[in-house]
Amino acid sequence: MGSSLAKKIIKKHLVSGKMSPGEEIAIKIDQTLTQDATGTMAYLQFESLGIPKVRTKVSVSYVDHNMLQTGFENADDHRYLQSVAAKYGIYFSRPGNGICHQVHRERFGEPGLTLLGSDSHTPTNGGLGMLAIGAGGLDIALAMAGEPFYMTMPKIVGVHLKGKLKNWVTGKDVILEMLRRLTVKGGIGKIIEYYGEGVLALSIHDRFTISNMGAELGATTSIFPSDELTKKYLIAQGRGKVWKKLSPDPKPDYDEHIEIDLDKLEPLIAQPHSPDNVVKVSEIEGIPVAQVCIGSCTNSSYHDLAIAAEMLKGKHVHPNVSMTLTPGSKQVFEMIAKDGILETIIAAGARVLESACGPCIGMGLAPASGSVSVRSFNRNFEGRSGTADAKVYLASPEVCTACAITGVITDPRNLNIKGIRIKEPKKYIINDNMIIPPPKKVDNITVLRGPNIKPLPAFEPMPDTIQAKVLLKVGDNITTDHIMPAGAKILPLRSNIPAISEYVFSRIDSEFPKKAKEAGHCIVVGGDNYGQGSSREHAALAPKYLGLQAVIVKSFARIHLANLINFGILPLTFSNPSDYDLINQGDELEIKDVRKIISENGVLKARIVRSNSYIELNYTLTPRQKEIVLSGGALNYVKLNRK
Ligand code: MIC
Ligand code: SF4
Repeated sequence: MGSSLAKKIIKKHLVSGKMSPGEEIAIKIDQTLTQDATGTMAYLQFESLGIPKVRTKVSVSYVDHNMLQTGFENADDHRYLQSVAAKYGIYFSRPGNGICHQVHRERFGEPGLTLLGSDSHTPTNGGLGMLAIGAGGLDIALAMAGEPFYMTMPKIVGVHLKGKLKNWVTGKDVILEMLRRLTVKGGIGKIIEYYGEGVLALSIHDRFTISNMGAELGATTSIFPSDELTKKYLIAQGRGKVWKKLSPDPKPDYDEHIEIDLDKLEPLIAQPHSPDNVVKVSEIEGIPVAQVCIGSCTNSSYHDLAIAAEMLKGKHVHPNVSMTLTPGSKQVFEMIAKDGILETIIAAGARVLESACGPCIGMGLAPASGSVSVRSFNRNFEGRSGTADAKVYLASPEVCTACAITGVITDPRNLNIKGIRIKEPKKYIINDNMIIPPPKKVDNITVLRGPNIKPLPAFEPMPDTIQAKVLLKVGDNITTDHIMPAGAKILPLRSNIPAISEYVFSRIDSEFPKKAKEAGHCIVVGGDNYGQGSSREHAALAPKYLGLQAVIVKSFARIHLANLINFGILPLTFSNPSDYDLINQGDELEIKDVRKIISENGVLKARIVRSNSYIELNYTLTPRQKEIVLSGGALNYVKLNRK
């Protein structure tokens, strides 16, 4: 049997471990990316490691999330990031240059390399045949310091794409179909590898959209072969030299198989409040729409905006709809300005936003109360848009534009517009004047810190006994947006842990921070897929700061689990999932001899003080992870082991 493409790349980068699913492996990281909302913390952590220069081939610091400068905080962060980048040998992509994943694929991504990014949508570059993985900021800091990246060897799922997409059906519908079939936890512990004749029929942008939104499946990453289409794209980006052909061997040894017949797909849409709540657009046509947003790292390419413009030609946005369009990068912006697309969009009455995450992360454009917003984005978790009772739907730019024209949810096939084909530009405008390369001489560079940039809190090692209250008990699929919300008010506090910790779990229980501080220590109990969504390590770091010692759940999402370990919070699962029902919110739990039992691989038991009964708990920690948790987090561990 031949090898999958993912395994070939892993093999080339393998530092330690065996490539069988479930084993811990370590891989060498060639490139890193950070964005500002996770980047400030990642660089504070990197600085604390005391290394003079990054040890990767390429590291890039993007500014794209915290762009609403409603106070000094965001601008201070930008200045800090720029000065840190210059000092440590990192490329700096200035605010306005675009969304990290869009710019990275345009200017830096390379087939066959590894990329680790402090953002869950880093897998976007899997569309180029990269092994691109999202992780917490601390893992990026360690990768920049030359440490390998540790992960559990995933299963490789081969997705055979057959046939060809019909008019008005896009890459977005392929990934929505995957979400419909597998759900938001279907990709956990898996790499999704697309192959087959259908891959050739997709545009490069479809591939990026699909690998981007593989994050919503909970997958470690998604990957496409690097073929003639990839080559064309890289040549159009003036980077033909980095292209190489990459494909799986014939008859690859996939652990699981999926088949999608592209001919059979129809326009799909994810309903509130989860990306896997997918139905055919035709099933819900007619629901009134108040807002339409095209943008985000999933669908803001030149191709996406060109489609919207073609559909809007000679028409206007419905009077009840507010429509926004975001070019994903400055390159896209310059392209649409040059060839008239921008003019069409403006003439049709759409609102054009700067190249950034914007409404996707609740940085402005919150929808009206209780209203429907249809977006080309990747997440529609409750409240993420900034309006608690808004109903956010996710669909392709084609469906979004159809809704903007009619004012109701609309299948674009019913619009009486002929199928539109956008020709891929032979050459993109290449103007890297918003990317600052690291200078040769760094002696006189001072790192600039504003008053909102607070030092990293220090943490104690794990105690012998955990005795604490269950301050919160939650259900399944809790997102990191629930644990540590973002949005215009909270996001600017990402460099200030004491301040941001005041918002931990605020969407579920606004008293949580107060209660946690009063209690000193606490435990949280949850259901399946706890911590899905964003890679933000603040969802571990800020609760840790408030005294969270252990999280007991039915199962974890990958990145959040790694972040809990990185910050010395004990991640536990019920040996018997029905024990979840035995614990009440407010119960006091006692877990004795934690250090000894974990070191000796023994069985951990929690005593529920109220009923004086015991439940058994699992921890699947590798020897290295055990040491990290027991030493109070990865920074403590790395520092101890460096001496
Ligand atoms: C998101 O889409 O939720 C974010 C904001 O890009 C996050 C990162 C963050 O919280 O800073 C992500 O996806 O990792
Ligand atoms: Fe930005 Fe949204 Fe993409 Fe996250 S998902 S990186 S907030 S555009």
